Amino acid sequence: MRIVDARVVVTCPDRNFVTLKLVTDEGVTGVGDATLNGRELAVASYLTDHVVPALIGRDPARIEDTWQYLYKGAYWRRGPVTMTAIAAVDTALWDIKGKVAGLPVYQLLGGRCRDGVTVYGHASADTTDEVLVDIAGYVERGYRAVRVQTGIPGVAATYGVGRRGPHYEPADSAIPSETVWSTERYLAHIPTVFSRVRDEFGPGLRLLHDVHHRLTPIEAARLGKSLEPYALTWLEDPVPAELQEGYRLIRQHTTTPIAVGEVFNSIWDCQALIREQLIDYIRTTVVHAGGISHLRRIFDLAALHHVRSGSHGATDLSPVCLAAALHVDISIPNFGLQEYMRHTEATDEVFPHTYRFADGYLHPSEAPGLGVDLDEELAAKYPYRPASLPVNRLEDGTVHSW
Ligand code: CS2
Ligand code: MG
Repeated sequence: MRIVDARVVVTCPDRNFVTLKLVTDEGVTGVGDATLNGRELAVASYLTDHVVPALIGRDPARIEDTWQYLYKGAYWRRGPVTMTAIAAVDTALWDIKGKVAGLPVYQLLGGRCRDGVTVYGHASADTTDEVLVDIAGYVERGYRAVRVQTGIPGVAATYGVGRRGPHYEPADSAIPSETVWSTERYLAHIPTVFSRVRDEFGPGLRLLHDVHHRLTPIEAARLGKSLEPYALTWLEDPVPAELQEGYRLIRQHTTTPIAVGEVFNSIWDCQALIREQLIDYIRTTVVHAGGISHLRRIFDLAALHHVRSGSHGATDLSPVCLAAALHVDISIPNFGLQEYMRHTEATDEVFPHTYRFADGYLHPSEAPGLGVDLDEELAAKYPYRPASLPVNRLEDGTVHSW
């Protein structure tokens, strides 16, 4: 079997997505997500200009060899654009292999390790009173884990707090919008939110919180400590992780579990964090960490060091990524949680899929391959719209992490 066509499709059904579709001489197709929020066209060009010409004529069965060819062969290793492009190829090849074998991809990865994939939803609101209502809605719909974000009194807009109903979208304008941040107000307010949430919902509901890289290690240590009474499942991205050693300091001070990794793109970004057991959950995902093949490598390393998976799953990761993530989640021994933000109806129509949500779990597709496709005709009706993530500043105007 040979690859005879490779199409890079950019579409915007409520938000931008980049998808790679591979076609073989026997008519089998495979899809891979290549979406990098706010930098979509960079990946599309990397694929179209540099990867696609080298794929034509290759044997689609050689997944690992193709991965090594694209990673080592490029000379320029790692980086979000490169690794997202490699991920798309890898994911599409797993899709083809599953279809050829007549098996869902999770069977090729070793079969089920559990009955369903536990997901967490996103509750967010300006005030604590409102967020309690939002959380109750998730509990009613069967969710067993909820991430909680609120506005901060005295801070005009907080990244991570949705303002457009159930379909949160942080990439809001072509040129980045700007928000203002106060660490002091944030650190004082968030423990009061979780105190009320825990009182209201009791010990059974798993609670999570995302800091979006906005603290220093000692500030994060203080936050972790002040949240200990409310028994969070994880505190996410407390500090930026370019300096992996920063996490040692947090670890010395708090038993609040730590999750990090949605911006990581290779095992090299997290190997020290994992080996030294400085984190509890690794949030790398299929689309930004080199595809199913490389993600498995990261999760295998994590399994040796008591670290569980907690893959990123915001709506800027397409249904193709989510479908692939579920095959990984169901088949690894050290699964922790899967993030799940529902896509909009328009997105779901462009990417028909057969994974399903029931009772707090997502269930991967039983169809051969990934169980997701791209409707190219419909996709063509939604042209690309430039959209960027916001820039965050401190009150004095200094550019800060989100
Ligand atoms: C967030 C995302 O889902 C998360 O945990 O951090 O909103 C993230 O900021 C976006 O996916 C960025 O594209
Ligand atoms: Mg996050």
